[in-house]
Amino acid sequence: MYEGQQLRTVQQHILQEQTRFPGATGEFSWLLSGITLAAKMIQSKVRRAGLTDLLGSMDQTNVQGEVQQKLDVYSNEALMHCLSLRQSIGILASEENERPITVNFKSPSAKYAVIFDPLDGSSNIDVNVSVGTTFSILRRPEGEDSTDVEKWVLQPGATQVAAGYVVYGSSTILVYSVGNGVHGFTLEPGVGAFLLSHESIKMPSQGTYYSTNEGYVDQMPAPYPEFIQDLRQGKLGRPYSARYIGSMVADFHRTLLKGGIFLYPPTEAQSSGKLRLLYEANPIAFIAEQAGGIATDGNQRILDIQPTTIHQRTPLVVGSQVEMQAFANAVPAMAESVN
Ligand code: AHM
Ligand code: MG
Repeated sequence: MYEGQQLRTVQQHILQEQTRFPGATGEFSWLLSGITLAAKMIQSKVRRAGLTDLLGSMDQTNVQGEVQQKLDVYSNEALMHCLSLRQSIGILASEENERPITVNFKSPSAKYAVIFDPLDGSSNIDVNVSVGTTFSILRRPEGEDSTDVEKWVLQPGATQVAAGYVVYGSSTILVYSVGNGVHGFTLEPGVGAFLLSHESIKMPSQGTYYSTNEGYVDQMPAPYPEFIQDLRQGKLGRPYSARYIGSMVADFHRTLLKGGIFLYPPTEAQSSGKLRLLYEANPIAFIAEQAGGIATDGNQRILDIQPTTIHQRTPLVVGSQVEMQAFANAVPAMAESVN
């Protein structure tokens, strides 16, 4: 089946990337393997969504008597479990937990915080639409601050050591970066391994799609409605088509591969937008920039935002150079963050 092809698993790739860091001990690869293991566990449950209630109720009566877990709770537990076994992790923070969890916090070997949304877009599960996991990895803060749990996680996205996401779509794909380009790995279900399928992903400089919840257009502040209208009317050289899945990871993954622009603006109902800075916008912005794209909140580069709270929200506009430059021109205050 793979004759003549050189297969590379995500683990091999991570080990190879790690050789770029002098004195690397292998602990970072071990950390990332916790994420890939959890992703396999999550995808296996996601693939059985719809059946799990049926099978769960049988199990419930006949075997364990446990209440069937919702998939987002299961996904959170899978990541928490797989990552808490990694000695290099001091803090785990999740969309599903109000406060960060300390793991190996007091040990000097704890060097990283991992922040994640275990199952983004989970409302899409009921209708068989793609969902995803996002993750962001930060280094332990220097000096005395290392005893302050919040200091571990309230760092600007520009300090991320690595970030990525998994899309549970028609196949399961893991996309990650350690700051040296963006690489994608597709899960080969028969083997149970993520194999390199998209090496050195570059976002096209211009796409043909815009992606936003246009149902909110009357609630969006200027210049969003006008900018969207410009896209439709061909002001960027071509009339754009719309694509909106309502699952950020999947909407971004298309934007990464095909180019274009994804916007979740502020709205009347949500004046800071809906998406969360630390575990949704930051990893997406890190990947976008590593692939040659741009990400802003409408005022500044996403990766420059100094977070103040763990679950804070942010508007997110992310995409290709051409669309993002046009967006910056429509928002004069933004030009600086794009250029
Ligand atoms: P969630 O974290 O509760 O799943 O919400 C985040 C999701 C994103 O994946 C998606 O971009 C957005 O919600 C869609 O929101 P809306 O339905 O308002 O367009
Ligand atoms: Mg989410």
